[in-house]
Amino acid sequence: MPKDETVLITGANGEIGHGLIEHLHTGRRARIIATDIQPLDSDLKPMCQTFLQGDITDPDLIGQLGQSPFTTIFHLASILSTKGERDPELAHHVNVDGTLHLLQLAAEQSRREGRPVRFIYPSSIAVYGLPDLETKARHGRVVREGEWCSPATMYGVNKLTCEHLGRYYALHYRSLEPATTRIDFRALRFPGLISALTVPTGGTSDYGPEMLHHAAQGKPYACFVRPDSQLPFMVMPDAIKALLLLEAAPRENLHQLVYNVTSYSPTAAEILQMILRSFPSAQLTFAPDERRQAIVDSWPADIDDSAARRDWLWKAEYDFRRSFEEYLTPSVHQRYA
Ligand code: AKB
Repeated sequence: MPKDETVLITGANGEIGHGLIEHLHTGRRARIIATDIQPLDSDLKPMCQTFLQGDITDPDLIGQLGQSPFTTIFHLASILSTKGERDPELAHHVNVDGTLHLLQLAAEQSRREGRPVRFIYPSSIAVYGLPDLETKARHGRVVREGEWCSPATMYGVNKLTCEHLGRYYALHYRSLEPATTRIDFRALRFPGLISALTVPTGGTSDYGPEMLHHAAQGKPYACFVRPDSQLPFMVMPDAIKALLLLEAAPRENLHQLVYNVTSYSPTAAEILQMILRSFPSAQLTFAPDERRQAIVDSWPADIDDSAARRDWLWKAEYDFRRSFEEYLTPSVHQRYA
């Protein structure tokens, strides 16, 4: 990204926002306009040119954001799957109406500035919905982008809807009028994410990071899924890498608008064993919660990210062992020292 470009980051104070802002500030020196419903952490403030606290469903906030011209939007703000099941209408409002506002903002910016606006959208494995454990065991290991898209959560429905909205705005928006807007929409479907610096809230893959952060603080933790539960995961540095690689990919190399990305697929028992290697006295147990278990059971055990590897040379840096030995364990040790 040339230095004179400006990026808008929504959900800036969240897990991905932290890593992304640090990278864009130090690595690329991009001008950053950030927004979040929460106040921005003090360490991130000096890295952002502008921070606006507010709700992305609020038209006033969208109006204020629209005053600065930007070239890329990373739309990270979202209500995650467990919180979304507790208040499905709120999840729809924030996740879908909020995204629609931002797509309209991107279209307006593109029309006004006479150039395309890149719209980078983190979707999720939650868009998949396998009907039962037998099907998951038989088909859940190599799920491609077009398969099993029948989500069982409001969050998954919202993510799938927004992928379609992005495709619509990129390819068909105001198709009856002369073309004046160009939205370069690019989405990736993340697996569960694990960061050494932040703990997610309201998700269902949260048992992975929660086990680690409790162990590192010497606090007991009862994992809310069965030991054999298996999901794809990725550490935060790889998630940031994926977002930036997708953003930088030449448009002509992209043969689809939505891509799976993943790193490794441990069971909950394997995560626990890996944590015990670094924190042998960790008090980790299993106490499955039927409803959250059902969500995890509906998500694939693994996903096929060969399209991302082919089109934009995606490759995770961290496998399961390296994630813990070189990133998670040393960083959480330092964090809670
Ligand atoms: C969640 O658990 O809701 C998220 C996700 C898998 O997108 N972490």
